[in-house]
Parts: sequence; structure tokens; C-alpha cells
Amino acid sequence: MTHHHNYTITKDGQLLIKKMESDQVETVWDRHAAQQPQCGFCDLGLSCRICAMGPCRVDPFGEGPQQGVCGADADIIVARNLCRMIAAGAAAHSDHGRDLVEVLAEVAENKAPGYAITDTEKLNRVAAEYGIAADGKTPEQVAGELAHAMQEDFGTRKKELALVTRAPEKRQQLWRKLNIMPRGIDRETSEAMHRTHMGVDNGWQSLLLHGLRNALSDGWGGSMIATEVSDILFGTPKPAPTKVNAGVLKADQVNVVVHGHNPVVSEMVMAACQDPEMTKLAEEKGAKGINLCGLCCTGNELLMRHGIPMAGNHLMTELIIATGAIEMMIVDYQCIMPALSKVAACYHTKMISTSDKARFPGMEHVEFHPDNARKKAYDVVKAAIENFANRGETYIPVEPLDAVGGFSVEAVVGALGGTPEPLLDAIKAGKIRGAAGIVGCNNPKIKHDYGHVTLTKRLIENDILVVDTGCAAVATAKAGFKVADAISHAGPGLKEVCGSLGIPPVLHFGSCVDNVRILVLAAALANALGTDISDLPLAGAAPEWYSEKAVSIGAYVVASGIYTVLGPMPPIAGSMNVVELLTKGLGEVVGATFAVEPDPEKAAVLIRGHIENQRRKLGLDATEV
Ligand code: BF8
Ligand code: SF4
Repeated sequence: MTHHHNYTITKDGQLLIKKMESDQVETVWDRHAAQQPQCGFCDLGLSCRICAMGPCRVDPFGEGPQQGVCGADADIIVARNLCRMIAAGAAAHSDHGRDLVEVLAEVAENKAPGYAITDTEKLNRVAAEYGIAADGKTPEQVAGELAHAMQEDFGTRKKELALVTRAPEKRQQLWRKLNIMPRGIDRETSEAMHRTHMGVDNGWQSLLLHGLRNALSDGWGGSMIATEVSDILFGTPKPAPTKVNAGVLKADQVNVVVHGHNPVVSEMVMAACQDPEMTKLAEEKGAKGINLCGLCCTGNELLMRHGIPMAGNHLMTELIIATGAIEMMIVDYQCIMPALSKVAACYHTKMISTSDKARFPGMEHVEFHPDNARKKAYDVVKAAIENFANRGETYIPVEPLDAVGGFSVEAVVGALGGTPEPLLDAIKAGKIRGAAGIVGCNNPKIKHDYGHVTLTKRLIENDILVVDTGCAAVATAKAGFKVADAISHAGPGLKEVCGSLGIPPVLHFGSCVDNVRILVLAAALANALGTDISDLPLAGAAPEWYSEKAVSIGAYVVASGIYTVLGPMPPIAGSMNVVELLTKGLGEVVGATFAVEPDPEKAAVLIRGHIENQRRKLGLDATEV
């Protein structure tokens, strides 16, 4: 039975699924089908295995038990589970941030050969936000002090994180009043694990409030540090052309693919791939050169800063191997399916894991640390070149598409002439109705890329500017929305504004940690208007989310005052109290709510309605639309 047309809207995806079927290699969709029916208790969030008196479950039909062995009811169990998802997501982003801070600290001490401070201007600017003066110091001295101050943000010696001061004053006050101002980054995650231990916090509301604080420690802490330090070390992104989809692989070159999240590894791999000595070596082995491509968020990091081509998003990571054209896939951490090495074993692709905290069956482990990363990068690239001789037939099913990436807030504000005012003016005049951040993953429960692409299309048609990150950003690039010509898909107002700036109607804002760029832009708009983020005509969406990181992102976006529509339902439906609080009650608490709508056509209607409503409340339009 072939169902490949139902799994993805992408041509490369459809053709490669077909190829994997004929090669008899299992895909994520096969494994998803094999899991059906998935556990209904877990789906509703009603199962608990936090302690050894359990596992327990609550009967959603009210006939069986209504509480676990300890007495926890549906509300407590659902809230605790959700809180733990946030904690895991916040931990993942923040630990990624910590790894960058460690590199910054080692650069300061000259212990990380190959790494350097690239954006001194940004270094000094961020340092000033931490109260560190740059005058009379070398960049390395500033970097050392900044790394130290950021490490303090991770601990417990502060009452508030340093970068929360970027949020509008009103928002900061609200967080203080609600007692959800994030203190230490690790502290909030640690406290989430403590509170959700058996016999600690059994108030479902207080659990959820702490979940918001934990998420804020990610958004205005760990992820924000990750993005800022990445910009300092590797450069603040500027708009630059790139290519996307499986067609970026080259039949006559050594193809090296990086997958994962942290640019600490991928930047060094890029440097090795671009060394003329390595190109020469590849040519000696009969290849025309070395072609480095990205997958997922580490791919986005390289795309944003260097225009490195993007082979695909989350659900393309297995399929791409079936091209038979990849000599080596180098992974670090997060979103790397352990299935990948099984797929790779059917072709000639060498799989390399690089992080001391992320092992995978069937991968060769070459551990990268800041002090040896440059050497390790050369070692693996040489091995990739050697592997070119083992290549069999290749199948690269499509031609690549053009896209533009690199829209940091600095680049956007720069394009606007140095201030966000022109964007505000376009919003006030109604040419742009508002803006939506579309973020997150792919999930085999939703047709691959259908959610991202459909929602984006509907929003830009209706003059809503879209900024996107992560796998969503890759989806819309593959759909052709990230070129200047894509304004032909936009409504008249958005078309005019983007046309005059020469930018696409859908702006690539980066990887998932770069969602903080959306927070920073939203805060700048609110500050320019002298209001709070929750008053702006903005919305967020995660149409195909799957990961715990996405739960943390959704929670910090809502806690920052932005209405957010999720595609897949999170595992909370077992508690109507939790559902009501997240979809309604939070409006009175943080000025924004969640909605869940798997159909992107309907999600677009929700977002348009919200944005028009916000405009009316701000007094931008005389009449309700
Ligand atoms: O951090 S969007 S599938 S790759 S979690 Fe993962 Fe989701 Fe992709 Fe990036 Ni983000
Ligand atoms: Fe069961 Fe309570 Fe233990 Fe959870 S914490 S497994 S509900 S006894």
C-alpha cells in the first residue's frame, strides 16, 4: 500500500518516501502507524508514572478511578505532566545556551582555537545590558566578564534574569505581580522538577503558573543567551540568498550534512568544509568539491549567518538519507531521531555523533569540545571525503529553490532605516494588519508542511506579515515564500510595504532558540508605542509542533502577552480546568491565551480575528471587521 501523497505536501518528500518504500526502509510514518492506537490516557494527560506507587491513570469517562494512589486527581496529574514538558523544553534550550557561554568563556581565555569574537559591537551592547562597561578593555576581557555574568543568570544568586529588562516595563511589572518573574535559569527548571515530585505542589493553578515562569526563564534567559552569544561568536545575521530542499545535494560532490542545534559544532564543520586543502583532497578522490548542507535548526543557524543551503526540516531528516548522496551526517543534539542510523545503514552514509550528552545507536562518536573542535571537524570531513568512494547510485529528486534568510532584528530594523517606526506606521495605516510568528516542528500527525504552508499563505494574503523560525521556516522556504517575488502571494498592503523594501512577505528569523528574536522585536514595537506586548496586533502559531521545546516556547510566548494557536492538541484534555485556564483564564492573568486548531485554514481565521480585534482595541480602526 502506498500512501506517500498523504504524508507530505512536498515533492521531494513524496518522491523520497516512494524511494524508501521500494528500498523497503522504514520511515517515521510507518512507525507512527505501528503505534496506532496510541494510548488514550497518555493522550489526555491522565496517566502518571512519577512515583513507584504508580503508574496510575484517571478514567476520563468517570467510571473507573478518579485519582492516583497518592490521591492526585485529573487536574493535578495533567498540570504536573504539562509542567514537566515545559521543564524539559526549557532545559534543552537553556543547556544549549550554556554550551555557547562556555565557548565564549574559553574564547576569552584563548582556549578555543578556531572560535573568535565576530560581532564586537553586539558583544559590547549585550555586555552593557549586564552592566559591564567595555571601555579600555579588550574584546576578550569583555567576553570573559560577560560569560561570567551570564553564568550567574543560570544560577540562583539573582532575583531576576538580566535580559528581562528588554521586556516592556508593564510586562515586567506584571511578571513581578504574578510572582512569575524568572530568577535563575536552572533554578526554574529545577524547581519545576521539585514541585512536580510526589507530594509537593498539588495546586494545578500554582503548578501552571510556575510552568510559565520556567518557560520565561527559557525565552528571556536560556534561549536569549543562546541567540545573543551565537551572534557574538559567529556574526549577527544579515539577509543573504540561499537554496532549499533535497535538491541542494550535489551528485558530483562530497555531501556533508549537519543536523541538530548548536552552531558550536556546525560552524567548525563549515570551516573545515570550506578549507581549500579539503576541497583539493575531495578532488583527488574524484569529487568536484565539498557541499555542506544543513538540516533542522543547526542548518538554520548556518543558513542565517552564511547562506548555507538547507536540505530539509524534521520529517525530511530520514528521507534525505535515501538519496544515497550523503557521505556523512554529523549530529549534535535535539530532534535527532534515533532511527536515522538504521536508515543510514541501508545506504553508504556515515553517521557521526559529536556531543558528550547525546549518543545514538549505530553512530560513530567523535566528541567535540571547544578546545578540540577544529581538529575534530577536520578529522570527520576527511572521513566524509574518504567515504565518497563508497557511494552507489544517487537519487536527487528535485531542483533546489531559492530563498532569502538572515532576518535578525538588527537586520530588520536596519532595513527600516534604523528604527522600528516605519513598520509601526505601516501597521497603524493598516497596510500591514499585524504580524504572526509561525514556529515549531513537523509531526507525523499532521501532513508534513501542510500546516505551516497553508497558514502562512492565508495570513500573508490577508496582509499579515509572517516571521518564522525552526522547521516552520524551512517549510515556507521550500514552498517558495522566502523570495522577494513571493509578494505576489501577499495582500495589497503587505505587497506594497515588502515590495518597497525588497524583502519577502515571510521573514526567516532563524532557529528555535531564535524565537527570542520575535520577543525582542515585539518588545521594541510595544516600547515604541508606549504599551505592552499584549496590546499589539500579534499572534503566534505552532501548526505542526511535536517537541517539549515547543511547549516551552508556546508557554513563554503566551506569558509574554502573545496569543498562540497550536496545531496538535497538547496532552491536557483530561482536565477541563487546565484547558479552560490555558484557553480562557490566562487572558485575565497574562493578557494572552492559547488556542488549539489542527486545521490551518481555521487557525488562520482565528489569528485574523484576533489581530483585527487587537487593532480595534488599540483604536487603529474605526469599525470592527
Ligand atoms: O528546535 S522546530 S522539530 S528542529 S524542536 Fe526540532 Fe521542532 Fe524542528 Fe529545531 Ni525546534
Ligand atoms: Fe500515582 Fe501519585 Fe505516584 Fe503519580 S505521583 S504515580 S498519581 S501515586
